[in-house]
Amino acid sequence: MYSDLDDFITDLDRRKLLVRIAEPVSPDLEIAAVTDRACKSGGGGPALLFEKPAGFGMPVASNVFGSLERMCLALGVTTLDDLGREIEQLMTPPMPKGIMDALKLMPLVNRLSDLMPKTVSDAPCQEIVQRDGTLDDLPILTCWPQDGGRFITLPLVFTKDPETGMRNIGTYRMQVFDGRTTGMHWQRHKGGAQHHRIAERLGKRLEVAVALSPEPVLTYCATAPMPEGLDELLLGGFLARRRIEMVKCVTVGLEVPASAHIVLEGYVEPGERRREGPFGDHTGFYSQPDDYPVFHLTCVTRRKKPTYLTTIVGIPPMEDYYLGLASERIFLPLIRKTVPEIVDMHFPAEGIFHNLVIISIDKRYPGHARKIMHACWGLGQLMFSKVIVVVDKEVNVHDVSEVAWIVGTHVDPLRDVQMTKGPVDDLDDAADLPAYGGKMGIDATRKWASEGYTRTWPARIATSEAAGLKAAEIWSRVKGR
Ligand SMILES: Cc1cc2nc3c(=O)[nH]c(=O)nc-3n(C[C@H](O)[C@H](O)[C@H](O)COP(=O)(O)O)c2cc1C
Ligand SMILES: [Mn+2]
Repeated sequence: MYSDLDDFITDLDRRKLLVRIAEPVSPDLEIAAVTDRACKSGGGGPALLFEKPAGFGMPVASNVFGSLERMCLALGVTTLDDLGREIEQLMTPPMPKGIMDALKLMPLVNRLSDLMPKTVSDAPCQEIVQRDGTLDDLPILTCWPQDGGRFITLPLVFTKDPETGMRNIGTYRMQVFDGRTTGMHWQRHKGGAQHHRIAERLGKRLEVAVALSPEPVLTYCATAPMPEGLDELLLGGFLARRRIEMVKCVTVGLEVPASAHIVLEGYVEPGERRREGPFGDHTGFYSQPDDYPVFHLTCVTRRKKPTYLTTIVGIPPMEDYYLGLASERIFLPLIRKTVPEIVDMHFPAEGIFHNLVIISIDKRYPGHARKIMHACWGLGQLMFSKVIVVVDKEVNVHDVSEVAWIVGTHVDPLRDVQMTKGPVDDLDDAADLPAYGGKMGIDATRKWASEGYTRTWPARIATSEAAGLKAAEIWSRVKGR
């Protein structure tokens, strides 16, 4: 497992999964444009290291998680499904039948007991401490022409619940207003916003620490839809297979990952808001300007030779698709603990996570598909799901073309569509009101007599086993010629 970003970049380089760009490229639109080209070059494209961002001495890395292979490397697995299976096992350990069986469980138990982060006193992220530090020293990008300014796009935002002290980490973009202040774009449904809500109720300043370019596992963890109140660092420890090393901040009462390259310490005042945006977002459109809390910088700490890690969001597919894919695989076994009838689930890149969710189920009773829709609308960030398509378990949810075929053939729109209303993603611009709008569930399962379907459901076409074997044999010969 990579101990820090440098380690990851070196390994990607060795595996020829990274392209170094030695000529000067401007952080103003150009780095984003090159990254966009890379993301659209098939399979996610290579990771990029801009060695000389024009006007800055600090290299910029982008798209480092932007392929299935690099996402797996970052999480230390061969396939994301391996990870899913591991978590499944963890959630359902076999009942030991004797002492030998119990011993076999020990590695699992060890892995769980070692999750807690640990505090260190000497950290690379504090090699240099700049109490008068400024954001102007960092190669923060302007991504798209109509953006309201420069945005930090891949920050790990650390806060603590002012009442309970529980930690949260989330990736929330930060628009640079000037060298010492930024916007803090935590949306109302997110962990950071909840801590801020409590701080405002108490009339207190909320301390915030922002880690940039940390060890790769943590960049993923900050984007993961962890249930509220569960520390993202536990997931980090599990994925890293070791305890995450944290260090106390210099000017605020928070800890940050020792491995980070750059840390921004500061606070958000109660009641303060400032216009943020527009921003070319992962919807593929510019999100509208809106009022958000303001982050005030109190101190910059950093390594002597930092790299600025960033990501570009825009018209899909982009790097965030692969971060989301990791969550899809990691959280499926956890979701199945509550909704075990779910067989598989997929968020196609075009659906930007919440716009289109495809779920296959082991259908057991009438109305089952609708139960699944409602469960999702009530479950964590799945509440944002705008269109949920439910199919029977033999349909491959990862094959969007198969799903489209099944929806077309299995659905009677008057009968099978479930409309409802509820909270929607802050980035949904189709809804009449911000964060509140419509949702649609499509029941594309085979309908049963007990659901009122009394005709005969047609059988899916497939040849006989014998003819199939013969065909395979003939085809392999024909193809071999
Ligand atoms: C590149 C990227 C940028 C993101 N930007 C934001 C953002 O600006 N605001 C936000 O609320 N969520 C943003 N997210 C999504 C959150 O990181 C995600 O919902 C996460 O689970 C939130 O964690 P939390 O539940 O601890 O708040 C972004 C995700 C990615 C991958
Ligand atoms: Mn959280």
